[in-house]
Amino acid sequence: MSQTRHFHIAAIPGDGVGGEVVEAGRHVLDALAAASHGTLAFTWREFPWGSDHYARTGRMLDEDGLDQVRDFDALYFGAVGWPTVPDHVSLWGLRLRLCQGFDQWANVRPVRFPPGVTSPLRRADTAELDWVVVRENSEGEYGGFGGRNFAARGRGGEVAVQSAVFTEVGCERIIRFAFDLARTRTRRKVSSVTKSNAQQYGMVLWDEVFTRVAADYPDVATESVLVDAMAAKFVLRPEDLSVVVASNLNADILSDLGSALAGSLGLAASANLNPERRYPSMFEPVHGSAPDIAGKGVCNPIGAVGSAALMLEHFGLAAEAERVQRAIRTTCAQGVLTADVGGGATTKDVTAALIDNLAD
Ligand code: GGG
Repeated sequence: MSQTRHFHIAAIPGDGVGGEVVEAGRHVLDALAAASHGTLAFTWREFPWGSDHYARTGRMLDEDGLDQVRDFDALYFGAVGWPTVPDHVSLWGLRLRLCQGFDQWANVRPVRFPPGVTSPLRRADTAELDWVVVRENSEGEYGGFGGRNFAARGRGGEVAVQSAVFTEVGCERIIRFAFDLARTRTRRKVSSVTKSNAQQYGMVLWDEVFTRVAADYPDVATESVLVDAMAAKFVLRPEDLSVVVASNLNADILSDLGSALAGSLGLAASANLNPERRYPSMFEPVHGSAPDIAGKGVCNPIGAVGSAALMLEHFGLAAEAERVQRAIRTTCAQGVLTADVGGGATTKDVTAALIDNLAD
């Protein structure tokens, strides 16, 4: 028998539907391991961080939380956000703390159109559409700098400043990442997105770095598009896209648009990567905690399971990752769909079908 490849994963379900979708992803990976004839094993440890933890301890994440998960091979995350905690407190206290604490500066968000799911794009060729949004994940509009003059609060004259931070190093590394990714794809093209006509400092620096880096990749086609025009292009000319690289906020918005065009936010997977592998990377569905359906057993597990497939790729398990991606396509084509994509299946129904379809 060949040697067992063993991976230790920190599961962080977080809030709301996070627990349900992380459970689904764990079942799928455990089924993959069970069918591997001993060549693959996953060990999980769950961390109970999130808004309930905040209610108990005053913290979304333990003070030494980063140290607790630092030595895992990867983090598998659910979702963050719950009505009892202000959204900026929960986001900064957990997801951003992990992403920024572990310098997961590249957030990869593929936009895929599974068969059997109706896309709001009224066109016959959605099966051929396939692009990926690369989100700068460490600075930009999420740099965390700004302030409010609270002294003026309640008098109608308060002023708040929210700064965006663009460093040459930060721009260059994410742009190079996008070009390197484009070289692995059939269509070698990078679309850079800014709003540099209006935001004349940081985003002009981004544009300049993009032009400089592009010169090192003469085999890759390029375009620079303003974010409003790119939003329109997602809807009107998506066949023109391959790798779309954008700042933290712009890419967050565009990737939600992309997954909605594919049929639902519930389908979208993502990887928060520390490409140097100094720290663990984190894999999570793009969707949030969905308080309206949390606990009902009806949320879509496909975004989380697709994120588990990205984790397998990160581990160097390309064949296993493709097996999970194929199971997702087959399950959708069979019409085993949750309500967000027009079906009547539960989270457990979809998970069971995904596991059955791993065998194909
Ligand atoms: N699983 C992703 C998640 O929980 N997202 C919640 C959220 O509000 N994210 C904001 C962001 O990604 O910037």
